Amino acid sequence: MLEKIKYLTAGESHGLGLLGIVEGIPSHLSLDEDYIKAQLQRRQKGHGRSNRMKIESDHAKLYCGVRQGITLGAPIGLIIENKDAKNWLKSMSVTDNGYSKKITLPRPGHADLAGVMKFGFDDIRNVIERSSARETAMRVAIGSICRKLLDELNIQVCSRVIQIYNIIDESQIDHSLSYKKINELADKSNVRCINKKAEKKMIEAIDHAKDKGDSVGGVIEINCNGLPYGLGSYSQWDKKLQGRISETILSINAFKGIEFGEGFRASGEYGSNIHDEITFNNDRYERKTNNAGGIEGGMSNAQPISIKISMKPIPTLIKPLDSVDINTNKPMKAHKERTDSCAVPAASIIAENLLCIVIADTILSKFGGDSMDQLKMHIKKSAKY
Ligand code: EPS
Repeated sequence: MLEKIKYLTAGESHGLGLLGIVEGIPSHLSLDEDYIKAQLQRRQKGHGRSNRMKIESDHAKLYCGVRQGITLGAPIGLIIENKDAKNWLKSMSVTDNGYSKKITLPRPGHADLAGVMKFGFDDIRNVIERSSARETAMRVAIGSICRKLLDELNIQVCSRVIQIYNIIDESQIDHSLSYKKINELADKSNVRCINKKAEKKMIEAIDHAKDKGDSVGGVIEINCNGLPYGLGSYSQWDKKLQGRISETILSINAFKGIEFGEGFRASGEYGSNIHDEITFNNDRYERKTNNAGGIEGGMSNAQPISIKISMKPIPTLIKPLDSVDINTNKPMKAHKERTDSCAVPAASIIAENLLCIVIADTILSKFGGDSMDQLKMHIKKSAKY
């Protein structure tokens, strides 16, 4: 649950476009379409993406809520047009034009079967369109507005891919590098993997899956630094920061698991080996390690927030799995259509920008302010970093 920021998206994958409204961004945040576009372009990249990404060049039009390059403290409206929509006018028409072709073969792993059962459809196209990860383009646009707010507070987010299929990059992130630099290094790689050896094997794994008509998933690491003490709270269950982050991150299509710091390794360790010992140097508390991933007791502890997220392989397969025709209940192979063989690199950009929404929300909850100046003043007065 978010407290200060509200947002909604609308739009189908092959409809005219995606709409977004975000409310709760303070006034006087400088914002332009190019800043948002940079994040949208990062989302479109990555080895293993489908030809759809060659059709689209996502651009979010700032429709309202911004004037002369600054936010007004009013709701911000955004529109991303789907360039592919022109190829789908007949099937996606809002008015009844007699189009009658239906998809009746649900893909295991996708929203198809549960979606038609839930909404009472006899055409899976009605489910595919809104459940598609296309919608994440708008969420990245909204997330990038929150990212801009965090930029101004020197809070940085970076991500990298650490696993695709069974290829694991075991190298640790170099904390002497700025997060901007880490993102630059990851962005240079087609799979957003910083380790060259692992990168090569990951690309081979994607190619191999694609050749077989298959798909692969992976694991992403995200880090966020520059945080104060006390985002989130221990005082009530729904205020705990790890819960708030998980809710948003696990809402990303195909994301199945999340780990904070060394959360899974910790379950097999003695407490004395895993908790981050406290020291006091240069007038501040420091930690010898960050196994907690920056969150203790449901609050940020001024260490970098560090999370790992697992993404399942995309369920649309060129070599489809067994399924059943929802018209006849006879066994058939699942529906197939254009698909990505791997979208893990793109998903890392989605996760980065969505994390920014949660962090911006908790910053606004803790410090408050209707304008950026007020927010900065409140942080300066009360934050003990
Ligand atoms: C996506 C657009 C979609 C898919 C992908 C994400 O394009 P299309 O359906 O036209 O090929 O490439 O969506 C899925 C992986 C999915 O399972 O729905 C995008 O813009 O990111």
